[in-house]
Amino acid sequence: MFTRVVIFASVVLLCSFCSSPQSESVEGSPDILSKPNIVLIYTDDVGYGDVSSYGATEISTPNIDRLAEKGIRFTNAHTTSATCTPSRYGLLTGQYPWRKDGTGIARGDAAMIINPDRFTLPDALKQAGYITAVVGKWHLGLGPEGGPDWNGEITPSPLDIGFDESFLIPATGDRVPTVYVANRYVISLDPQDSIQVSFREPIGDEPTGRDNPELLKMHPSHGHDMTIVNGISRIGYMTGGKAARWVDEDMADTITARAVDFIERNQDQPFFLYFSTHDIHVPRVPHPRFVGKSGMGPRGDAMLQLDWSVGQLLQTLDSLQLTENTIVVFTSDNGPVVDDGYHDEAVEKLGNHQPAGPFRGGKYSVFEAGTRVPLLIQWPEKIESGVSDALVSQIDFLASLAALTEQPVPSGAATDSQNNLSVLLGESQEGRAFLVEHAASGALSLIKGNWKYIEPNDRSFYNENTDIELGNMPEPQLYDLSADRSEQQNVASQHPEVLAEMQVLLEKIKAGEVSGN
Ligand code: NG6
Ligand code: CA
Repeated sequence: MFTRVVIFASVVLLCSFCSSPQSESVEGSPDILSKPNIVLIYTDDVGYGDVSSYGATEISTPNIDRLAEKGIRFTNAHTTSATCTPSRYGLLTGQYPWRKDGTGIARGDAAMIINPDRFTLPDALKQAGYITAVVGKWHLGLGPEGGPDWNGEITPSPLDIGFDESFLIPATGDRVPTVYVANRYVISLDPQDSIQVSFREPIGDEPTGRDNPELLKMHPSHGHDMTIVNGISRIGYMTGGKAARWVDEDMADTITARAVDFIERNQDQPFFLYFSTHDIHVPRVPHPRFVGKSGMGPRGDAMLQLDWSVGQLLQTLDSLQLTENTIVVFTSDNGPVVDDGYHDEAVEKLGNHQPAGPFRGGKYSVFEAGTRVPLLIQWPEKIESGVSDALVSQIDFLASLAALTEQPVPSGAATDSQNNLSVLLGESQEGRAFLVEHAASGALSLIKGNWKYIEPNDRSFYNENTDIELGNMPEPQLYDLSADRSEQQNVASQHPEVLAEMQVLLEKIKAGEVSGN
């Protein structure tokens, strides 16, 4: 047993750690050895219909499906938001992202969005004695106001919000800088070749997709026409850091190897791994061994690569005999998109595949496909396999995992997060009474029972670049998801009393008068 003082920016919190696996259990808390490891696989832009255990017939994801066979397959699970940054903010803080300014899709040089004095999911688990790591896509900003110093120490970083280790794609695969950050530094950086990044005007003299399309191996369909790295033009301008630049084809191998290494190094103590894949976000540039294997072009091939990554993690747990007492969660940050800015044959080769399954819309959308995602939870020691139709949200992971590990959530923290552990473990089918969904337009919707209410707003209904129905409408929308899960019939005028009730409830949640529960 030891005590360590953790300094979070201006606030000093005294946390008592009982983290050594050899330590005695403290009175009233379970022995640390009985605490399950937690591997949270957070995928990017994987839709409800992209996984074969969720009904995909044109693609096979056998490793992901193993989780469905052994664990619980949730059919009514949600991210908070229909894009990445806000979903991740909600996941890690237990606070709805729309309550905080600056949680929209983050630029590649955005400052750290989660304030280090905010209580987070990794804080809870670290406090419980877990060793914690994030490996993969971050997209929650890094560094102080004004953005990070890519050539020096990067602070604040995930290490300041509860992670012991990090290995990051700082933003997205399609945004500069195209380098990895390990803990507080860009890796493999030649100090003679410093990195500069700009999202406003061109910087340096490197070719761009706009001016030098002849240099591209993958062409943009919309946006993505700035600095070319590895034959792919990105969002944003970058110069320098040549030796540090990633090779997209190797990205899944690189981050999977880091994740496996973390598990191996920490096999003797409880660990929390937040494995945040780049797959299947754009640019979809899988390793050559997956190219052509799905018959669906790079989007399908990236899905096979993702399935391989999941398989590597599961195999590592098996070989270390950790599977029984490890919770593995598989889910996605938002719904699917086919053309997200590159001509990568995703549209042409989609065939009969339905990335959104039976739901309407997609990534960015206020319709169900925006936030209804696959969620699989496996814990062989405790969980019986099955299917759960309970209404669940990733916003509840914080309070639920804090409860599992018997950690108090400080008052005022994670106010939207509800302890739904019994539902997530399949012991109860009584999910959330209601939850709020958040679209890229900022529009909110509310699900309560079978009803879904979408706030009126004047943003576009349809986006032609992505070919996605965003679902924004100037009039209120009300759907009965039990009869009409693909949101075809707006029944607002037939059920004015339900509509009014939903509107009042959403306003109360927004005002914080009713907790997110
Ligand atoms: C959009 C990008 C899209 C993707 C998205 C973020 C354009 C035209 N589109 O602005 O390609 O990067 O941001 O995706 O630039 S997310 O999954 O990280 O939220
Ligand atoms: Ca995403």
